[in-house]
Amino acid sequence: MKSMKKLVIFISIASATAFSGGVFAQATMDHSKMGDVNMMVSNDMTQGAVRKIDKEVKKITIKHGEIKNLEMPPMTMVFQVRDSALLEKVQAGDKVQFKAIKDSGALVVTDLQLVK
Ligand SMILES: [Cu+2]
Repeated sequence: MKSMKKLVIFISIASATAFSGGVFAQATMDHSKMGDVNMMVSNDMTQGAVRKIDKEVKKITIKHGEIKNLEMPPMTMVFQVRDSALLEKVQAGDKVQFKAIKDSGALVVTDLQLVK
């Protein structure tokens, strides 16, 4: 009887440990999953206006509206551009819509379209 009680205590400690470990793993997984969902599901483009283009360093300055997938309020800022070919389609002053993601700390434009 005595050892049975000990066993029960042992099991509840073990499962509590496993549970908190599980929660931690889940939280970590959800975080990375969230990034994927943002990249794949959010098809809505952000509105903006091109302020400056720097093809040599693949950078573009955009005055942008709210970027929902990045939870960013409207502002003017510099983005990196994944593919420099995107910069061939637009000029400073153009109205654009674009998609930006966070890629290892940098904000990168992955899609850019001229708005007529
Ligand atoms: Cu911004």
